[in-house]
Amino acid sequence: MGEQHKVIQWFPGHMAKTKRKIIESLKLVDAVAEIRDARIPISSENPDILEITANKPRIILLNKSDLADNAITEKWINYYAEKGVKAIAFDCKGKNGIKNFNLGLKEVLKEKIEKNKQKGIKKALRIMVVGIPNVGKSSFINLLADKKAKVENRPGVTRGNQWFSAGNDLLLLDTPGVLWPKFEDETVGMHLAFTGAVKESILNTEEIAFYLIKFLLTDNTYKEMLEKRYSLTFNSDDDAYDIICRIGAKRGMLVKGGKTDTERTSKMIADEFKAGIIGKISIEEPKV
Ligand SMILES: Nc1nc2c(ncn2[C@@H]2O[C@H](COP(=O)(O)OP(=O)(O)OP(=O)(O)O)[C@@H](O)[C@H]2O)c(=O)[nH]1
Ligand SMILES: [Mg+2]
Repeated sequence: MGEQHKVIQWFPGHMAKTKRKIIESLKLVDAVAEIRDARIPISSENPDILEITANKPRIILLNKSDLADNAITEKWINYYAEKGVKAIAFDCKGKNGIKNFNLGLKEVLKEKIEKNKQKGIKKALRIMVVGIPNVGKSSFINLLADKKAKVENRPGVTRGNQWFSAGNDLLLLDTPGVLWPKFEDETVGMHLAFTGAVKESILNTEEIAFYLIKFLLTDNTYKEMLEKRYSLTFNSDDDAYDIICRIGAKRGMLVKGGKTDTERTSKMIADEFKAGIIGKISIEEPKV
């Protein structure tokens, strides 16, 4: 992906403010629930968040696991476990994750819970929910909370910190997404675009679809998913742009003169990937 050497910068002013607010609120919470996208656990980890929340007990939720390759999500959980980090698979569409989350939280807050018990303190545990934009922080809160947070499929929906109670035992703090200030590594930027963590207007849609297809061709199973979705056959060394043209032609997405409307086709491919329509696909795997 190193053809162009641009450093992608997208650090809107409100993100600096968000960071400050997170730091201010940290003293109020017992633990941090960090939401990541199960398809891209590396690129959806914000080193800034990690640094400012480093002293708090932490549980990582690999969210949107319904869109990821289950076997790879499992690998990630083991990878983190080996590092002594508690991570669980989660998805806000099913309800199965909640039990795991509660168990995981008890594990990371064992000392605190013990202490409270000894002192006879019956206080709700306070959890700050953090993560990059659009990973499902508010959706996660909505699964547990008594009142609902605003959720939309675009980055930047939550604007300020807001508390939500979840029964008597839990208080959850919703926070706006914080993105890395810049990416030296273009791959990170591209992976964030594949999954919808960055606004589409920031990157060129055709470029996103091009690299997405290039990635899918590197794995035979993913290549087959692409073939099945668009009823075409591809070779792993086919040109990705060519594939976009063929998919568009197949779907009748044409412009005057009979050429493929590559812009529209690219958007369709990117949208279908994001929605999991092409298949359960993980973009990042742990390096062992
Ligand atoms: N398939 C799937 N979609 C999810 C899941 N969790 C959240 N979403 C969708 O992802 C989109 C973003 O969800 P939000 O909860 O608004 O994300 P957020 O992290 O609060 O986003 P910001 O407030 O913009 O930072 C919405 O369209 C959700 O429906 C999940 O586990 N699986
Ligand atoms: Mg939100």
